[in-house]
Amino acid sequence: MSDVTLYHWEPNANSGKPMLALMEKGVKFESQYLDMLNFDQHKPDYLAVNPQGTIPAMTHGDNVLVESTAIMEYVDEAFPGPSLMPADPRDRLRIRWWMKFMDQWLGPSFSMFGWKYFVGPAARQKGEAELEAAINRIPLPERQIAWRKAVYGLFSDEEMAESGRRIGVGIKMLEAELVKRDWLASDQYSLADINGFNLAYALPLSQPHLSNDELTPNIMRWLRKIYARQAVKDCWALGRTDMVKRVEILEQDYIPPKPESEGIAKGIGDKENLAR
Ligand SMILES: N[C@@H](CCC(=O)N[C@@H](CS)C(=O)NCC(=O)O)C(=O)O
Repeated sequence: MSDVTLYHWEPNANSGKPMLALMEKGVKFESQYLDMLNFDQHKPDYLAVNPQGTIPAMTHGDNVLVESTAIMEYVDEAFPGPSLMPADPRDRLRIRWWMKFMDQWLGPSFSMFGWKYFVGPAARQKGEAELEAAINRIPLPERQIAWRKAVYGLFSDEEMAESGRRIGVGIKMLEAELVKRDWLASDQYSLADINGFNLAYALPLSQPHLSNDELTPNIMRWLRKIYARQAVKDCWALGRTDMVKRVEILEQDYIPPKPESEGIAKGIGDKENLAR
């Protein structure tokens, strides 16, 4: 019986970070799956754990932990198993730099695309009254705004263009960094790689015109190498929607450049992909 419980959604973005860190360390944990599209994260049982109603959260004995990147660092320090942070201060800084960049600047842009093309259309399967009631129960005002924008299609053209620009810049930066070394931020697999994989694993599907074996061979090499890890296989197996099956694109040996129009919709915008 483990004294670690992880409250998470799909192995993707923020939930995937502590899931994968725990699995890499070999820590046994109780998995509490919250269906984000069913608003499980705002129900009283979970608000008793994390009153902000955001996912993920982790309990370790009496400790309640929130913030996905901070949880990963805690997991690395609190449990035995392979270290996910090298000893060298310069490497540690580079890892933290990349995690901050991804969490604060690049991640929100990926997220905007995901919420516009996947979360919004999926949530709209509910009736309007049910949706409004669910949104009104959200404790954080900024999360209410995000839900309304996704559900009612209110992301402006300017916001989407800026997110698209950031994704393009981020892809170029990742490719340039991965020319320098096998892993993103140090010579060993680290928390930066876990953070990055959760953000970027579906890039060749969602942005096939920007990330493919011709334009970004080093990103593709890096993603495939992470996908080959047993912990990643075990982690992605905990997904319950077809959304996480996007990772299977990495089984292809060669992904050619494709037009932009073959991206997003195929990757995450397809309602049929929600089948459980
Ligand atoms: N900075 C937080 C962000 C948590 C967060 O916003 N999670 C999203 C899922 S990726 C969420 O809970 N969304 C559901 C909602 O806002 O209702 C972290 O990294 O843990």
